[in-house]
Amino acid sequence: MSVLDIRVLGDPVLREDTKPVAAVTDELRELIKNMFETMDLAKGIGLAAPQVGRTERVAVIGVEKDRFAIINPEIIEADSKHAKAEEGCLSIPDVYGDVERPARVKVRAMGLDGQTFEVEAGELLARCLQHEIDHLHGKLFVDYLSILKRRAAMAKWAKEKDKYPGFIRKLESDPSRNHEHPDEEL
Ligand code: K1U
Ligand code: ZN
Repeated sequence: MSVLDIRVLGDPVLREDTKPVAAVTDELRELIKNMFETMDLAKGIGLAAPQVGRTERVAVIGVEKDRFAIINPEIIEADSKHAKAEEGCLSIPDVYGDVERPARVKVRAMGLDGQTFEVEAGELLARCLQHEIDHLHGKLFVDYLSILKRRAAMAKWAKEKDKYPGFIRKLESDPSRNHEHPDEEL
């Protein structure tokens, strides 16, 4: 398994639409495994393929006990009732904003076994599913902010972005999991 670099705001891949996946291949399974590892290391609750520079329509979710991949996901029902809560994004580190979204959604997707499944969600899982599906269509949470709040978020990002040359966020690997050079651990 490998930890992947995360692309940050400014990388054009975050604004592209993704391509539907035709079949679950070994290569896609490997990408998904690596995305889970990257999400966990970054302490995220979700991660979408464009965030690791890929254009497949796939994301991973890790909200409490709910941990699954969504391939070609679609929102098939959205509650007319909306809820507002703060969001962050692994591709816009240290920038946060309140986003209003449907409180509950039903999502249809393909799973790792190639079978179609549906998930009905509220609260954080519903928010996370919507945030990740947005990523798969080039949309970011800052796009929902009012002009003033978006301006403030962009001003904060202007101060942060130089930490990520080439729009790449490198995560620190957990050294206790590096067995390539065991002598260096002595
Ligand atoms: O896609 C991403 O950038 C991951 C992002 C997803 C997300 C955050 C907040 C609301 C909805 C979806 C994150 O995981 S950022 C980390 C984070 O904000 C968070 C972590 C643990 C619990 C709650 C939020
Ligand atoms: Zn995000």
